[in-house]
Amino acid sequence: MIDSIDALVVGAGFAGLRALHTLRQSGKRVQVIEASDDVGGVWLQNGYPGARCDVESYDYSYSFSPELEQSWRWSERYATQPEILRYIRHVADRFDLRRDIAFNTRMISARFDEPTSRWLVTAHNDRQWSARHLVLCVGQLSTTKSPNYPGQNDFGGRIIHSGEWPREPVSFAGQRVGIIGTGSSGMQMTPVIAHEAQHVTVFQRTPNYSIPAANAPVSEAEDQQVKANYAERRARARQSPTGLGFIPNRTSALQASAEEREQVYEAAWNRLGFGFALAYYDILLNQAANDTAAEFIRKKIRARVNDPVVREKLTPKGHPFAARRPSVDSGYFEAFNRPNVELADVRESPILEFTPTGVRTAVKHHDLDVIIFATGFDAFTGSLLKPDIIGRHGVTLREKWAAGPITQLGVSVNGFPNLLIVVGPGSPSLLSNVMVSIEEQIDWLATLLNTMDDRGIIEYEADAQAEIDWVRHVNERARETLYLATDSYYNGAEIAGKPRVFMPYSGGIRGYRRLLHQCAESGYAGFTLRPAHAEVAAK
Ligand code: N01
Repeated sequence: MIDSIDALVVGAGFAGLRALHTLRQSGKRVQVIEASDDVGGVWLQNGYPGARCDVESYDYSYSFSPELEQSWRWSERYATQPEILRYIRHVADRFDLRRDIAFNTRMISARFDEPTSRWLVTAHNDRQWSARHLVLCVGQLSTTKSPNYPGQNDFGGRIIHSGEWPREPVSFAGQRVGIIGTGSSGMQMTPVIAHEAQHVTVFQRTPNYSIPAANAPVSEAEDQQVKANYAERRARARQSPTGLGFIPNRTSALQASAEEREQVYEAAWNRLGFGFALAYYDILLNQAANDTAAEFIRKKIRARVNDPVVREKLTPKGHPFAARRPSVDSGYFEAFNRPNVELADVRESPILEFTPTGVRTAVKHHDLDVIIFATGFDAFTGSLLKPDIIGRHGVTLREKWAAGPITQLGVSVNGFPNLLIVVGPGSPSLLSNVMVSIEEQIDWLATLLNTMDDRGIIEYEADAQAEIDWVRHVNERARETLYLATDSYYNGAEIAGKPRVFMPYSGGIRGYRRLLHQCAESGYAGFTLRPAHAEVAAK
C-alpha cells in the first residue's frame, strides 16, 4: 500500500525534526523517514570521545519555541555530544514528533511523477509514499569517507570511523590507539583519548588552525541573563554574517597598529572561538590581513607545545587561516606534551600499509590495537547523491549535478519540482551556524507551501536561468574571499574525482535571509508556480 501524504521529510536530525514540527503546525500531513533507529542525525552518529559543538549552546538550539528556550538548561558553554543528543530527544518527545517518524527506513529512490506532480518515494524495505513535497534533511557531513590502504583488511585490531561511532562505550584503557586525521574530529578526540589510552599516535597530513574553546560551565546568573534577553540574542544571530551573533570589526587588520592588533587578537583568542575570524572584517578577504591572524595563531600554537620538532610540525602553514574549516579545541596542542602522545607526520613519511599489528609508515612501524579514521566526509553532496532522485524526463540528481551542484538559492533545483534541500550546497550551510540556516529555510518553505495552498498551486520549480544566475553569484562571492586559495571540502577537494566547485554560499546569513525574504515577497521570482491544470500561474 502506498501512503499518500503532503510532505515526506528525509532525515530525523535537527533539520528533519524542525521540518516535521513546522509543516505539521501548518496543517500538513508529514512523514519523516530515518535510516537510523533514533533521532539525532550526525549527533547520533558522532559519539566519539570529546565530541562537542563548537558553536555556543544557546545559539546551537531551536528558536521556534520560547517555552523550549526557557525550560532547557545547558550545562556548558559548548555542549557535549551526549548533552546535544539529550536535547534533540527532548525536543522529539516534547513535540510528539516520533509518531510520524519511520526509523530504520532508508530512502533508496524518489521519482517525480509529472502527471500528478507528486514524488513517489521508496525505502529499502519496499515501503512507499506518494508525497506532494519532498524535503531532504540528509546532512552535509553525514556520508563518511575512509582511506583504503594496502593491508587494511588484515589489521587484527579494531577500526572505527569518527562519524560511525559505536553506541556502546569504547574503552581505550591499556590500548595503543592510532588516530588518522586532524580536522575538528581528530583534534577534539585526541586529548580525551590520550587521558585513557596507553599510547596515542596522531597521523597528521595537514596541520590545522585552531582556537581554544574557552569552554566553561554555564552559571545560574549567565543562564538567567541569556533567557531574559533570548529574543534579542536570536535576532543578533540572524543579523550577523555567520549566524553566531558576531558582528565583524569594521577596521582592517592592516590599519590597526601592531599593538592594537595584538590586543584585539588576544581578546578574541581568549573568548570568541570561531568569532576570532571576525576580529577584523578583512581576515577572510585579504591575504595580508589574514597573515596577521595566522601568525598570531602560529605563535600561540608554538607556545603550547614543548618539543620544538613536534611544535613546528603542528604549526599550520601554506594555507590562509579559516580558508579550510578551523577547529575550536580543548587542549589538543597541549596533548602532545604528554609522554604517551606521538605525532606521525604522514606528509613527510606517508602511511605505506596496514599490517596485522598496526601501521607502517616510511620511517617506522606503529604497533596499534585500535585505529580511528577521523578522515572526514563526502561533504555537501555525499548523502544527496546516494539515493536515486529522479526528476522530470527521468533525469537523476546525480546526472544533473555531474559537474557540481547547481541550485536556485541553495534550496531548489530546476527539473526537480516540489523538492527542497535543507542546508545544502549553494546555501550558507557549513559557513554558518547551521541551526540558523535550518530554521530560515524551513520557515521559507512553510510560507511557500501556505501560499501554494492559498492560490491553488500544486507545483513549484526553480527556473533554469535563476539557477545559473545563483551559481554565478555564489562564485562571485567566493572570489571576493580567500576560500579559493586552498584545497578543502568547501570546494570538493576532499574526494578524488569530485567536481572542484565551491559549494557553500559565502555571502553570509544576513544577506542570504534577505534574499529568501525578497524572493517570497516578489511572489517567488526565480520559480515557476503551477496550478492544478498546468497553465503557468505566476513568475
Ligand atoms: O573531517 P575533516 P572532521 N590519510 O574533513 C585527514 C564538522 N565537525 O571529521 O586535510 C591521512 O575536517 C585530512 O587531512 P587533509 C566540522 O564542520 C563539527 O574532522 O585532507 N589523513 C584531515 O586532517 C568539520 O569541519 C564539530 O590533508 C587523511 C582529516 O582527515 C567537519 O565536521 C565537530 C586521510 C579530515 O578532516 C569535518 O570534520 C567535529 C588520509 N588518507 C566535526 N584522509 C562540531 O563541533 C583524510 N585525512 C560541531
